[in-house]
Amino acid sequence: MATGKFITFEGPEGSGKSTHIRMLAEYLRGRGVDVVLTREPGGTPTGEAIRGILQHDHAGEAPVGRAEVLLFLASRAQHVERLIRPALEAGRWVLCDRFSDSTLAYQGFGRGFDLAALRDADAFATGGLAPDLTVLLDVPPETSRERLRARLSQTLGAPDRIEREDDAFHERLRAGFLELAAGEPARFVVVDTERAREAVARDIRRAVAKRLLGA
Ligand code: Z5A
Repeated sequence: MATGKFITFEGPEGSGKSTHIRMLAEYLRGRGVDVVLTREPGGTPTGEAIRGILQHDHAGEAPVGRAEVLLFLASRAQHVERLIRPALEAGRWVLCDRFSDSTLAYQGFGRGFDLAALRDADAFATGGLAPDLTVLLDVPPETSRERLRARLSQTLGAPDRIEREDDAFHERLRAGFLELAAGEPARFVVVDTERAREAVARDIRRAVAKRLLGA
């Protein structure tokens, strides 16, 4: 049986990953593709529990940097084995909000952990599974901040630990994502998101159609 396709969405906070995953899923379903939407950290009950640990301090104690890396990878290992591989083997397409590139961008370029060590640890967590296509939604930190501020004012929410990082962290993060994309042009498509949602969605549909649907 044909295996499904694995598409990941990456980018800074507020770049529109959730929005565009939903829009792409609708397009693919319209073409008869069986689609699964999922996210990291999370995607399984264990992964969602880890997400809770990662997002907030517990009794005033945040996970230290190395613990943070291992928690993201623990969520990923569970996710790959319990949800992503079985879905792909059943011929379904998996659209995932963040995956390995987020670890390299946030914990590597952002927090300064060694990229080669992170790649090795990530390969252990994924068992070598890599996306067929990664959509990098590029957004400057100022725009990302504005979108998050607007969302928080609507939801009365509070920024999480990573959202509270300083401007230099967010600049390194964006540059890191772009460097990862430049290193693997066959896997990545980079989309400028400082445009109307529909223009962004059209570029994503075109890339998917050309690279994965042979259209
Ligand atoms: N993390 C990590 O450090 N290491 C790892 O290995 C992994 C993750 C896997 C997960 O956060 C956090 O974990 C994340 C990285 C870290 N850090 N933080 N903070 P999350 O899953 O809670 O959130 P997120 O991934 O950062 O996504 P988000 O904030 O929910 O944003 P988004 O999904 O990219 O965007 P959105 O919700 O679709 O859009 C944001 C707003 O902008 C919304 O109001 C939209 O209507 C609006 N929007 C979207 N597109 C447009 C355009 N084109 N124009 C105008 N407005 C727009």
